[in-house]
Amino acid sequence: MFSKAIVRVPGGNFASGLTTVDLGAVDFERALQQHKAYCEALESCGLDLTRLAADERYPDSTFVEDTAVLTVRGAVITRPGAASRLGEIESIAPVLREQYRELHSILEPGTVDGGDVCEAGEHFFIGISQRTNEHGANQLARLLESFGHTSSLIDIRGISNILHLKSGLAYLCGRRLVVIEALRSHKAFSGYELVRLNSAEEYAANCLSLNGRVLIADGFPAMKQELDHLGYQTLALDMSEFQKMDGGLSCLSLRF
Ligand code: CIR
Repeated sequence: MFSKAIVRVPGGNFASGLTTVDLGAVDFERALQQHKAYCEALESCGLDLTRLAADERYPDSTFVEDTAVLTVRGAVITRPGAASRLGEIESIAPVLREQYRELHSILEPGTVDGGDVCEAGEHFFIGISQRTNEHGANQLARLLESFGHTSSLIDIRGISNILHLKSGLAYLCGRRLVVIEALRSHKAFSGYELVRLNSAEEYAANCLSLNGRVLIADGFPAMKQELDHLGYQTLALDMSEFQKMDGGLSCLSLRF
């Protein structure tokens, strides 16, 4: 169960953040509305929100997920892999210090983006990507082990259409995962039930299972139908403006 989340409203320069996709210009007013609807959805799942003020020094800072890895037993402040995002951790650390007695950090030369870390109950999948390097992934694995968690490393550097591991992977509950085609045969997922994902709907892999409900991106009917069929109560949210900046549902919050 999750009881809290940290979010940060997008700043006016949100559109100058990093992106690898070409989906058109960001409509900032629409991004603000979508962020508001996202926050309301988290609250409707029972989460108490800490809302951080916009930070225009870092246009990508609304994607708070990348700055930390939170577990029931401890927290790790990451070291984001993009130079323009490294400073984002400075303002997250004091917020987490109020919530966690055990607070650790990824150290140089390690880099980790929280978007590469997928919690699946007691186990964690850690992606090695353009943002998370092997040093960082190994440091994180050791810290998680010290909290009593297990982990497996998944190298996604050869997969071209995802920025982070969680761009193509989500944990639902029990032994059930949503996984994009390019990751399905990875040995780390043997023993898991993999939910089918339509190849035209891979963006929808980044869904968010929260206290019995699943937030999904709007506009992906096959995914919605599959989750409805599996008995989940889904809540579809328009994510168009965040998708333009390579972001998804999980990126916009730190949940614990
Ligand atoms: C970036 O490139 O860092 C941002 N524009 C998007 C970050 C998305 N974060 C996530 O998937 N956890």
